[in-house]
Amino acid sequence: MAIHRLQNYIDGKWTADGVVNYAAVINPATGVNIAEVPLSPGNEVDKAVVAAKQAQKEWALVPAPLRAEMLYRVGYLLKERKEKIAQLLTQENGKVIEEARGEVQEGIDMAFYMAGEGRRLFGQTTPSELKDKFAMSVRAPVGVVGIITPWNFPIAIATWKSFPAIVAGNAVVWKPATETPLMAKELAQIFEEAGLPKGVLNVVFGSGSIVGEAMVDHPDIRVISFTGSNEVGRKIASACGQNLKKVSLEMGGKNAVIVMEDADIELAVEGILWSAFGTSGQRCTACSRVIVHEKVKEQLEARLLAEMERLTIGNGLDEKIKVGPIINQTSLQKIKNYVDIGEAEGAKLLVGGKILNEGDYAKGYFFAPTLFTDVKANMRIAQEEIFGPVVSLIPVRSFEEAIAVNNGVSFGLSSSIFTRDVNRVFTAQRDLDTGIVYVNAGTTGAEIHLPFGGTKGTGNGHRDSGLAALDVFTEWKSIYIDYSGKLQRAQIDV
Ligand code: UN1
Repeated sequence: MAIHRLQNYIDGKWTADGVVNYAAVINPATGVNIAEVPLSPGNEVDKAVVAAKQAQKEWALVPAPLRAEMLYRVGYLLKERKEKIAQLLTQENGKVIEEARGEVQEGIDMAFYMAGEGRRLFGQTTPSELKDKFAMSVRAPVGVVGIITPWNFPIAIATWKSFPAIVAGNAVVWKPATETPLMAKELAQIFEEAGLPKGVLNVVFGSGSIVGEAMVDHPDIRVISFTGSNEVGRKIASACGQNLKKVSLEMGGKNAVIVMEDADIELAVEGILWSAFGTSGQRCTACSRVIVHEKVKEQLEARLLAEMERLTIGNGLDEKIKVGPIINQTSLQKIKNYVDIGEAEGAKLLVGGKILNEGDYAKGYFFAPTLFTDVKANMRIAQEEIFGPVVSLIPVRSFEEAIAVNNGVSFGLSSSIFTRDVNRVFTAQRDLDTGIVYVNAGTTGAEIHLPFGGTKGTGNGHRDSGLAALDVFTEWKSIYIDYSGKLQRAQIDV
């Protein structure tokens, strides 16, 4: 069977122009090559920007409620195709089908939420200090925006970025991750069917070092919104700094669940399992540290071990499977290296710690859910993002120490605390230095109508999702209308 070759989507046309090289798209559960993705040269970005620039002028003139109507249609199409898209998502990304459905649902939610904003897009009126003068500020589109999205949430994160950008009147040039191009194809097709004018959304497949860099350096792309690794994010930030380009970065976490001595232990175990091993730990929000009060440490360890043994690992298309594969060989090896580092640092490996390569596992990239205990807060496995199913249990003696350990990492995306003490609940929500805090729930499961992002090394102060997303994709414009009939000088004629 011929392998399906994907094409770029530029100015409303699917095109292979200019593309010489392709990369294989591999189903990480089976090792089967399911498609080929273009590795475009940088000048395809230029073509996309020319189309986007032209289209944006017209698109910005369409009243926002009508732009939103198109987005409602996108939402309904996503809803109609939810199952088909989820099946494809599991095949290219590996996440289990239940989670794939959940991810498509995030996109549907985002469509309806942002479409609603098309009838708001509130500005502000503000009294002028002068008589007979009207002052207001409105959100104006920025122009052409560049979005760079990762493989771990290939459809949800694309919707978090493209929907607010488009409803606000921008045009988009999008570089999806090369591991997960099928989601980009599905979404672009849906936009097309929903009636988005040509050129408003353009997809250029390719590598970060060529397509990504061309976007970051392009003078007509005014905003870059990126989700991905810390290393790449920092490079983008410095290039954007040089080019005085607005940039929004979301670069992961080292998220912890705190379990206090008064916690509902069974609930905490469920929360940890879901957040640590869902998506095989390949979420920015994944729980990779458990900070546990020493009084309940043994109890928690025993319960976690018992439940981890019951986790089914395999091809996520099978509804019974709870933990799917790792995205590729490089990630698999990186996770294994961290396990070796943990052991060398003196952490105690309780279970897992190995690549699974027997029988059917050998065809894909599988890693056994892993639990370390007696981990010290400053060990590398407790400080660095592993992006895999590896959890470090760190014992502490008090609530204050738990908060300090949670905050003692360079990331600040998500955190969670299990406790029944109401005073600790309120103190924790204030003192946990992360952009997202959960009480009596794991570290994952953010909802799209709240801001998503974090403090410190997680980002640069911007947020995806929620109303905050509009701040990334709009400029505030302040407008003064003088109806006094004379020249009034602010600060002087008052
Ligand atoms: C990510 O891993 O980058 O909160 C996104 C969650 C999901 C999104 C994760 N709603 O875990």
